[in-house]
Amino acid sequence: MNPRLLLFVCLLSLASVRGQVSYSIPEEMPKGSLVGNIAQDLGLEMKRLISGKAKIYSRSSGEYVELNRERGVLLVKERIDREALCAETALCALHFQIILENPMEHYTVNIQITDINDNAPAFEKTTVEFRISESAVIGSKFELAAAEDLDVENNGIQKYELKPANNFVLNLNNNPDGTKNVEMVLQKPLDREKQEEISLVLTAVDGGEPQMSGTMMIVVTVLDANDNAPVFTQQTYKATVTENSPKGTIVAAVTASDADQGSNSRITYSIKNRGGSLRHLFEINKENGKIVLNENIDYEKSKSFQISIGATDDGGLTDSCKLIVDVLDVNDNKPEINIMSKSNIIPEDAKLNTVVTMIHIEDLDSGDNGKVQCSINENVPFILKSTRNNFYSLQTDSELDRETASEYNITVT
Ligand SMILES: [Ca+2]
Ligand SMILES: [Ca+2]
Ligand SMILES: [Ca+2]
Ligand SMILES: [Ca+2]
Repeated sequence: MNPRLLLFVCLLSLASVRGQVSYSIPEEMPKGSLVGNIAQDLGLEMKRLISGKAKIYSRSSGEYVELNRERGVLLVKERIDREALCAETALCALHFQIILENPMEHYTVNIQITDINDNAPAFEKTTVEFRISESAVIGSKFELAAAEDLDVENNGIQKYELKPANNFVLNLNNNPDGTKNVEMVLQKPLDREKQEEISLVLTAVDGGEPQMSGTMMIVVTVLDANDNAPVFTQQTYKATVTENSPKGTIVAAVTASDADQGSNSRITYSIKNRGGSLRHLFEINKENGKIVLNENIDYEKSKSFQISIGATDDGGLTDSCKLIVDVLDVNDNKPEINIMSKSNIIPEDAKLNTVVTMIHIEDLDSGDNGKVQCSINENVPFILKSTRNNFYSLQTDSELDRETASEYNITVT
């Protein structure tokens, strides 16, 4: 210890302690503000203050307050910031002595500095971001940074609010050191397909007068989960294709949509019919759902096809639909003449309407394309008679005379 200081302390302890006085003032009073009428409160006359060269002695906190001997008062000398002086200690005070000489006297002065609400609660960051899957379970917790308020007691933070409170609620836990753990808890499932980004505001409020608050933005980006299956725009599609259409002809296109994002909505199309000729006849573009002909279609073999088509997303969710393809006929078959029975030789005295040949005509096409007309060359003593279902009979139409004509060549058209 400094020898001079040691001497002074010894002198102080020898001097008579005449009394003490306490004041209480709020922090942040303007310079020159009155702290207290020290002369009156200590019962000292003004001239004694002057003759005794009254002064403040403080080992630490003397600079904040000054003694005005002429007026006998203590005045604020320097700005008193309670937060700088005492930080978190609720009880904050300045202690010093008033010393007089001839004879030596000293008085103890305590000035309690009360807190004013001059600090708003503040968050370290103005915005925090979370990336949370829409599949997060109810009750999932997300820690938020607490705010800080430099003031004490009522002027400190009293409560937190989180808005809006649709998906998340606030949960506060007291730590042993008096601080709070602030977290938001998922209370309603997230749905990226409804809301991809959620903005919330966390507000910390103190209990001062006037009340002050601080806010922090919370931005939640909802990450996609594969919670939607593909859906075809129609359950049944219809298409027509004319037979003999060239290979590669687009027959139809099916479309499915998926409400998810990225690969969770990437759709692959496929034909699901198992085995059979259908798998060879049609091919589907797995990316765009276009169905093309892979081989020639013959109406005479199949008039309609029912194709079962599936859509699958990358996550394995599926939907299916039907495509009915009707085949349109084209006139691609010639009538075919079949001779059922024939007599190459007939007697010249054969009766009228004697059947010489039975024929059946077949056309594989349908409708008008399959209708047949049948005729024979003229100037022969024969007639073609229609019976039913494309059956015809060639019969004699007039008397025959071998001596005039022994042979006839008949063309059926
Ligand atoms: Ca304060
Ligand atoms: Ca405050
Ligand atoms: Ca999906
Ligand atoms: Ca989704």
